[in-house]
Amino acid sequence: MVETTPLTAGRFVGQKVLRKEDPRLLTGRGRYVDDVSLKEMLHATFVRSDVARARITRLDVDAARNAEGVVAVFTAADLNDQVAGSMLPSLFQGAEDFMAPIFPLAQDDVRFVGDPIALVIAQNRYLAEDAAELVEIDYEQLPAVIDYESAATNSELVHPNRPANVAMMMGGPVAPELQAVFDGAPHTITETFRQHRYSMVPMECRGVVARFDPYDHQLDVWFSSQNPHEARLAFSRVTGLPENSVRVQIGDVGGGFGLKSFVGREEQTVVLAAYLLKKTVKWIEDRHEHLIASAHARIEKMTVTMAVDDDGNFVGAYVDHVDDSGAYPIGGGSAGMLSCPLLTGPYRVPQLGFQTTQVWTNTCGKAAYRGPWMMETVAREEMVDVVARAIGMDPVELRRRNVIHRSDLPYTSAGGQFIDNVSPEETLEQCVDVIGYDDFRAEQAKAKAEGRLLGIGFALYVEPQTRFGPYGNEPAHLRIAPDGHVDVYIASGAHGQGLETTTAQLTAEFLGVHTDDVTVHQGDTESTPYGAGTGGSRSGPMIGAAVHDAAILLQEKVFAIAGHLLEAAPEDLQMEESVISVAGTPAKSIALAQVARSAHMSPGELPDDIDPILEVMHRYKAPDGVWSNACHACTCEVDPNTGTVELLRYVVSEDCGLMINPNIVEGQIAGGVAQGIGGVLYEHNIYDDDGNPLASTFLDYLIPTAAEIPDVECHHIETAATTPGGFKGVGEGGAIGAPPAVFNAVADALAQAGATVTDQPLDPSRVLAALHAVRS
Ligand code: MCN
Repeated sequence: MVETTPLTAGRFVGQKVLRKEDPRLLTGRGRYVDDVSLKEMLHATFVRSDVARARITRLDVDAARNAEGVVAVFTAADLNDQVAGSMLPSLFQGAEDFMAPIFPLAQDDVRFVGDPIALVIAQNRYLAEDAAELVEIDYEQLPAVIDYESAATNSELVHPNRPANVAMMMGGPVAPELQAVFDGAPHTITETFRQHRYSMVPMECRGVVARFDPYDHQLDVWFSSQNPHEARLAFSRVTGLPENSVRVQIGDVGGGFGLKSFVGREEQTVVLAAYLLKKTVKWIEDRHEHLIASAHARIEKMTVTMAVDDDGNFVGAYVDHVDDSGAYPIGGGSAGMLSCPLLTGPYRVPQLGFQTTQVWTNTCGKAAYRGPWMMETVAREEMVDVVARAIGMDPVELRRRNVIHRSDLPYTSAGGQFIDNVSPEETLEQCVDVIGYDDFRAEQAKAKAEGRLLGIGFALYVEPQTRFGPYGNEPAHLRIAPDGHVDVYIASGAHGQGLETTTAQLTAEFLGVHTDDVTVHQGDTESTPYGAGTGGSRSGPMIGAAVHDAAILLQEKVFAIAGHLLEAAPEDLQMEESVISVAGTPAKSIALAQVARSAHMSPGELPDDIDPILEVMHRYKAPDGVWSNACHACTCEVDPNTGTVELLRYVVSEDCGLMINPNIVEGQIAGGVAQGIGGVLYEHNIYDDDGNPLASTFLDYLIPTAAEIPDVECHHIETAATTPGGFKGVGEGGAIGAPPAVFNAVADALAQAGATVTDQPLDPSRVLAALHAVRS
C-alpha cells in the first residue's frame, strides 16, 4: 500500500511546466499515421453507399479490378466470412445485444449513406480513387428510418434480423411511489430537451497503416488511436492472429475526442485486407468521409419531469431518454445507461426514475464524444432554468437551495451513485462572484428597456471517473537506465492532452529527479503494459495514481541501494534532482547515476537482500466515488433582428483536485468549451428526410473559430480525491458544461422577450423563429 500524498503543489506537480511535446508538434515534426511511409506500401480507398437504405441488386467490380495499378478489390463476398462473429468495438465484447452486427463491408443491404461496400487497394491513392469510380452498383431503394424519435415503432427495420429498431432499453415507466410524489407536489413540470447530431472533427481524421510479414508471422499496425491495447485486441480478433503477433504503434495523434477510443470498422477492414494480401496497406480517411461515415454524436432527447415543493426543493424527477445509435454504433452507443442514473447530478433529489431507449436508424453510427453521457447535464441544467421560470424563482437561488453541500458528503444519489470529495456549491458561488451576477442582472434590465436582449446561463455537473471493467485499473512501468535517466511506460495513447508532460512531472516529483531526465513512452503495445487507454477523463486519477505509486516504490528501491553505498539508513534518505542525500547531512550524498551504475554493472557487490533491479511495474486499482465537478457561467447578447448570438463572457470554476499542470488543465477546459459552444451554436450534421447528409464539408459543417470563442476565464477549487495524489480528471468537462451554460444564456436572453427554446442547435433561424412566435 503506497502512502497518499497530501494535496499541495510540489516542485513539478502543480507547476505550469512547458509541454515537452510542443517543440515537436509546433514545428511540424509530429509523426502522425499519414507520415508513416513504408517500402512497397499500397493505398486503400472505400467505395461507399450513396443511398441511406437499399438492397444491392448488382455489384460489379471487374472494371475496377482491371484498372491501372490496382492490386485488389474486396467486397463483402471476399471478406465478411473471414471474420469470426461480428467486428464489435473491442470494449463491448459480449454485449452483442446492444450492438448491431458489424462486418467489414455491406453484404446485401446498405444501411446509411457512407456504408462501405468495396475496398479498393492500389499502388497509390490516386489510382485507388480512379478505380473506385469504376465500381458499378445498382440498388433497390427502401424506405429509410431517419427520425430517431419514431424509430422504435417504425415497422421498417434497419437490421431485419432484429425484431425492432430498439438496440437497448433500460428502466421503465414512472413507479407508483414516484407518481405519488408528482401528484402531491405543488409544482410538477415536464419539458423535453433535444441535442442534435454533431461530430468530433479532430484535426487528424482516422487512419491506419498495416503490414503483415508472413515469414515472421507478425502484423504491425500504425494507428491513430486513443487506445493501443484495445486496438491490438481488435486486430488480433479480426485476423485470428494471437495478440502477441500483433504490434500496434501510435505516434502523435491529432485529436480523437472519443472517436478514437474504439476501433472503427474501416480500420479493422484495412488490417484484415493487409493480412490476407500479406502486404502493407495504408488508409487515410478524408474529411468528407469523416463527416458522413466516421461517427456522429449527441443525437438524443430527454423528457424530464421535475417535482418541486413551495420552497423550491426538488422532491422527485423522472427522465425518458431516447438516443439515436445510427446504423452501426461504435461504442458510446450505450451512454444512456450511464446518463439516466446521473440525472440528479450535483443536486439533492430524493427520488429518480428513468427509461432509456437506444434506437437504430439509417444514419451514421454513434460514437463516444467527449463526455458521452453528458445529455444528463444538458437536460438537468436546462430543466433547472425552466423550473425557476415556472415557479418564479431566480435560477441561481434554485440551484443554491438544492446543491449538494460539503456537509452532505459522501452522498449516495437516487440513481445509486456514491459521490464524494466534490465542491459544487463552492464552484457555483465562485462563478456567481466572478461573473458579477447581481450587476449583470441590473445591466440586463437596463438593456431590456433599450430593446436589447442579454442573457446569463449557469450549468453545474459532477463527473464520475473511476470505472468498471478495464477502466478500473491502470499500470505504470518505471525504469532507471544505467546513467540515471528514467524511462516511463504508460498504456495510454495521448491524443492532444499533454500526457508526455504531466507523466514526466509526476515521475520527477515523486521519484526525485528533473522532468528533463524523464522520457515518457506510450502508444506501443510491444513496450507498454496493458491498459484501457485515454478517455473518460481518466488520466489524472488513473495514470496519475499509477505513476505516483510506481515512482514512490521505485524510490524505495533506489534508497535501499543508496543506503548501502552511503552507509546510511534508507529511511533517512531524500532525493532531489537525482541526488540522494542524508536528511540533515546534505554533504553525505550520492548521484542517482552512481546508484544506477552500481545496480546495473556490479549487482554482485550488493547484499543479497537488496534488489538490484531498478524498475517497477505497478498496477493501480481505483476506488469508487472519484468525481470531478465544475460550474460554467456564460453571458450573451442575442440580436433580435438577425437571431445571431454573441457570447460576452465565459467563466468556469472547476475542481479536478490538485492540478498536475495548471496550463494543461486550463487548455483542456478551453478546448472543451470551444467544442460545446460549436455544438450549441454552429455545428450540425443534418440529414434530409431521405437520409442524405447535407453537411459533408466544412463549407456546410460550421466549426467555430477563435473569433467566435470568448476568453475562457478559469478558476479552481482543489478538493483531493481518495486517489493517490488526489488527482481527478478534467479533459471532458469543458464539453459537458458548455452546452447547457450557453443554451441557458440564450434561453435567458430570449425570455426577456417572452420567447422560449428547448432544442438545439441555436442557429439564427431557430432563434428568430422563437422570437417570431411571440411577436405574432
Ligand atoms: N491533468 C492535470 N491535472 C489534473 C487532471 C488532469 O494536469 N488534476 C492533465 C492530465 O495529466 C492530462 C490532461 O490534464 O494531461 C487530461 O487529463 P484527464 O482529464 O485526467 O484525462 P484524459 O487524458 O483521459 O483525457 C481524456 C479527455 C477525453 S475523454 C477526451 S475525448 C479528450 C480530452 O480529454 N479528447 C481530447 N482532451 C482532449 N484534448 C485534445 N487536445 N484533443 C482531444 O482529442
